[in-house]
Amino acid sequence: MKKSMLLIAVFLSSLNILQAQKLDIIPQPVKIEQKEGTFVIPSSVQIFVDKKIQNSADYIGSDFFRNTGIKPIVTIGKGHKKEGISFLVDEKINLPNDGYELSVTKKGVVIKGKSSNGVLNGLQTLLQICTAKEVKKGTIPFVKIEDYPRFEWRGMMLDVSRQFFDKQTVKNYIDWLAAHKMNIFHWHLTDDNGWRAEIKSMPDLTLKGAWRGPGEVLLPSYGSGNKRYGGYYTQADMKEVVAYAAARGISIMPEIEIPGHSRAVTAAYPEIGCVTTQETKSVQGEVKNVWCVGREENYQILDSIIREVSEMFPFDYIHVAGDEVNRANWEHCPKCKALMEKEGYTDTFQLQNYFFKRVEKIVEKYHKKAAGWNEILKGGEMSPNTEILAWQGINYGIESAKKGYSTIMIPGQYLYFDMAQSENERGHRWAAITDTKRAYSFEPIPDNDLTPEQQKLIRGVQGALWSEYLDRPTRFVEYQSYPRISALSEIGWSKKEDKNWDNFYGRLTNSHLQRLANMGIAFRDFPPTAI
Ligand code: TNX
Repeated sequence: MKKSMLLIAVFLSSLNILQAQKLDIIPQPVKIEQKEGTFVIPSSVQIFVDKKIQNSADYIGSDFFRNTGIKPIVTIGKGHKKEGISFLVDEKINLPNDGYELSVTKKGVVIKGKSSNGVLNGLQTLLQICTAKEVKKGTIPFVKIEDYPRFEWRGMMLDVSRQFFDKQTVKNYIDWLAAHKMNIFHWHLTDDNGWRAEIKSMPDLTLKGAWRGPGEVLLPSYGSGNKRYGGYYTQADMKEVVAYAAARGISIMPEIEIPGHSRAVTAAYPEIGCVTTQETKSVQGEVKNVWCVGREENYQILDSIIREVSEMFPFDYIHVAGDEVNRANWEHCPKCKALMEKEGYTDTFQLQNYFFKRVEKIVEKYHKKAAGWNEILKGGEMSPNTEILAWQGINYGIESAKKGYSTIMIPGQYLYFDMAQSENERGHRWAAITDTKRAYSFEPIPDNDLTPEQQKLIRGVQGALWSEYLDRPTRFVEYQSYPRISALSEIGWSKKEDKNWDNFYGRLTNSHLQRLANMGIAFRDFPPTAI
């Protein structure tokens, strides 16, 4: 090639780079190839949704409209040979689960997902492209994207016990998770301060256990003042939320807190707790908040609760907690002591393990698997199917993987979004002050002596939002959640080598915060708007 031609070629390609609009996608996709040109979205654009994901067709159409302002005509069926935007499930594409291919050409957009969730992940990328700051409204730049998640479990937990959040708030929360390609919503439905899930065979769990304050058995707590405070979801509500989430590619893992954090249970049914010779307190200062492990009838009660929960939630797992159990309570309970003696146990962790072994059997009877907080590994082995959520720190997750359990990293020190984001802001402080940058820095598979097989057991990553301090207007939930969940989504999805704070921060501030605002999220800004 002549030198002058070479110069022209170099000049043209640099021009190309300059012309490539920033797409600012969060989480960062695996492979993006931008090309010259744009597809102009017609005012009555056709959207074709594969029959295999027809349950999501309404959602796809309305989310497209919300993001682009263009009302599409949605048809069920394959349309990839026609002009428009088509969403296809293609099990044969050579990508990991939940992966997708997206290509924009002059004919429009084709999104092919390995599964329905893959297609929905592609939808989110498309919507983010349409709402990138540098992309002209109503156009989609030519691009080819190949993308798939690093981890199969990308979750977020919301505590609806300490404060109650209504069905609509939960649906909004799920929408925002879907926008970040998260796939699991962990619904913390019960705790000391309120039982929020209707159980038909145990009606007082919600008639009494969902309310606190004057005239109620539960005392006021966590900012509910001297008013009667509470609420719960009916079974119809929960099924509705499950279907809503499913259409968005999100599975819901319900959590039923046992055997600790159960003050709401014993307020409704005192007989479930221990009859003790001495009152002891839980870490959070609660009394009478533990299920009696020595009371045989309790296992029948658990059977009916777990049966009803398993009927409402199709997800494989039921989370049965096991954190911060006030085991001292069992030491002062004659029935528990008798059980300990009978089984020949020397410490109360063994009693806790006895309890969970029985709970696991019940969970399995209803064709589910158990998930629990890392403390359930104390006192004995659990079934190899049990999923461990390591909250007390990364070492607990490493230990869990070393013992051979499938493990989710949810370290309080990085991914508890109830933690304050700076010295001057509201929130817990016990684990760390965690701003978005610190949250982003979390690496779920650290360099350590885990074997490749053990590393594979680290199945995913999760954040948690406990709600003790969320007693301000609901929007406080949003301030604590975003943009930290945006950071979490990238930890769960993007390749380790693509994680880069400066680059993430650029995409976030250039386009993504505006997207959050458009979704109506009252997120925490940079610098903080502080509360
Ligand atoms: C610990 S994390 C708890 C929760 C609290 C949270 C506050 C866990 C499994 N238990 O009950 O709400 O700290 O940060």
